[in-house]
Amino acid sequence: MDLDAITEYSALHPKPSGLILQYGTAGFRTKAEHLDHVMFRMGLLAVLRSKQTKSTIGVMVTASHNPEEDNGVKLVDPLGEMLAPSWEEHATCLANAEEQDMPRVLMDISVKAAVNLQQDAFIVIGRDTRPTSEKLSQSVIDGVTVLEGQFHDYGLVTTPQLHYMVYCRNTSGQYGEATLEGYYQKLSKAFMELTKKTLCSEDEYRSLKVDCANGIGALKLKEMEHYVSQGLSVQLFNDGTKGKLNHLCGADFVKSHQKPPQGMEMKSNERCCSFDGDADRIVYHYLDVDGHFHLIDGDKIATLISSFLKELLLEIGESLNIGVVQTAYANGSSTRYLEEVMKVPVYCTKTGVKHLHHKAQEFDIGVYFEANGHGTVLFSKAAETKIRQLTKELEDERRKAAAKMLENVIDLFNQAAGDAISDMLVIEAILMLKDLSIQQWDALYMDLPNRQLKVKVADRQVISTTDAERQVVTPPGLQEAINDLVKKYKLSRAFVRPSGTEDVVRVYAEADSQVSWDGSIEKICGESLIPWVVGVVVGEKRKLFQ
Ligand code: 16G
Ligand code: MG
Repeated sequence: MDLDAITEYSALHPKPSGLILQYGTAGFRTKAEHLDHVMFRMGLLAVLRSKQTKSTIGVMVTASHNPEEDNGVKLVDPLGEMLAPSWEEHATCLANAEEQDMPRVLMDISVKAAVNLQQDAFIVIGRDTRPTSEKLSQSVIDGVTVLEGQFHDYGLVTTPQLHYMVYCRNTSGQYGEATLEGYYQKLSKAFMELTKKTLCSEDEYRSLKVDCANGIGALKLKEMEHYVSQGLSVQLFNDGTKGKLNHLCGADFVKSHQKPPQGMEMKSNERCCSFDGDADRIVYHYLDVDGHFHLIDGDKIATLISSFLKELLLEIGESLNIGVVQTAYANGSSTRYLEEVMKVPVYCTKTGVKHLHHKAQEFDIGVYFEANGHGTVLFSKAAETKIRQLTKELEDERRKAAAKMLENVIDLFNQAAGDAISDMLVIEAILMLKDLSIQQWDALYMDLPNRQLKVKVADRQVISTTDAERQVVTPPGLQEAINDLVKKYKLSRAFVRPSGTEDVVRVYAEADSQVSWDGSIEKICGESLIPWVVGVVVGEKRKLFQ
């Protein structure tokens, strides 16, 4: 390691003194002007990680659904997964080291992680469409080159496309070809095969309106459009030509405001969906004949997909196990529907894709979705091999056709990360195959009315939780108070957790609509829970729970 060169180059990417950032659930994320040194250092760290794992590592420059002024960076591990937790700590240490200490901290990491510095390193880099992303990704490249790592810059790609590239490169192309062309070919082939015998041929099913959040999803969908145009016609809105990234549009806006995105013409009963700024999240929505807005979130997406998969397995006659993984934000109605009607086991993990992804790997088929639209389906290697084998061996035509469908579903899902484009194609295929309208899909179950609020606090760590964030441990008394409250309302549930991405505490509550829903939820959140949390976190010893 040439420490002089590192010191010299680092001076070109100086750290604002005293700035402390943390590698959180979504990597580093903050105002773009504070990130130049972080990018350079993540270039350095990616090289160490690549040497240690003897694999290609990804670096994605994006701040997803955050405002345009923000930016961020995430490292992608060898199988397209999120960075391992011990390396998240290394990332935090390296990003926060003061200028003069940085080379030493870098050396310490390489010693602690037993990195063989002689090993070659290869890094792939991608970025979203933010005005600051190009320059910041250049700083990543500076970090990679000063440590003599090799790299390939994919330029503008969605986050899941970069995860896909990493996965392809580390499986010697077995997963697919590590190019955008390879990605489009793989997905479109699976989609066209899957939908070639659809029940319905009407135009209504073939056209979909997509709100692209004025982000990278628009560029990539435009590139992909002609590959699938025979099966699906997409009409793009908020494609970045006019509006601001994520402003009043995109999956995060639609989900958190439960409102249609601006800039999209929606006629009643038309099927619409929204991506987030880096296209790793998707939610569907429509306006009914009375002009009411209906949101179809990650929970309902998971339900549609798992019922389809279960039917295919029944048809094939194979007993592969399916598990659905959710977080505490999953609407209680979805969990009940999955467990009681569909008889599928449901598991709850902490918020953040890495936790769900990890849990989903325990099943033959692991379906995971956060309510906010992050998610995918993972197939174990054994299940995949079995299914591919069945497509060749089965003689019964119906069973064989079902196995082939399942094979195409495997290819259509992005196994490395939740992917709005891939999820959208799976959903569209299922709706066509099952001849389901968006209203019929929506009617699978009724969401329990819910409220999600955030409380700005000085120190969010005052609240700590357990049981996949569903129970509060500290401060003492809060969980008991929540228990007392929810007892009063039918099917009610509430929890409080510190955010992993902002200095806020999040409060969630849901309850049965029959109990005059505005009254009950507002009471739980507005009158009792929020003031209590605020009271605790600002240090006031107010107990508003009497
Ligand atoms: C990040 C996570 C997302 C999670 C959200 C929660 C990834 C790629 N993204 O955006 O999954 O829902 O954080 O934010 O893991 P919070 O902790 O502020 O509620
Ligand atoms: Mg995102």
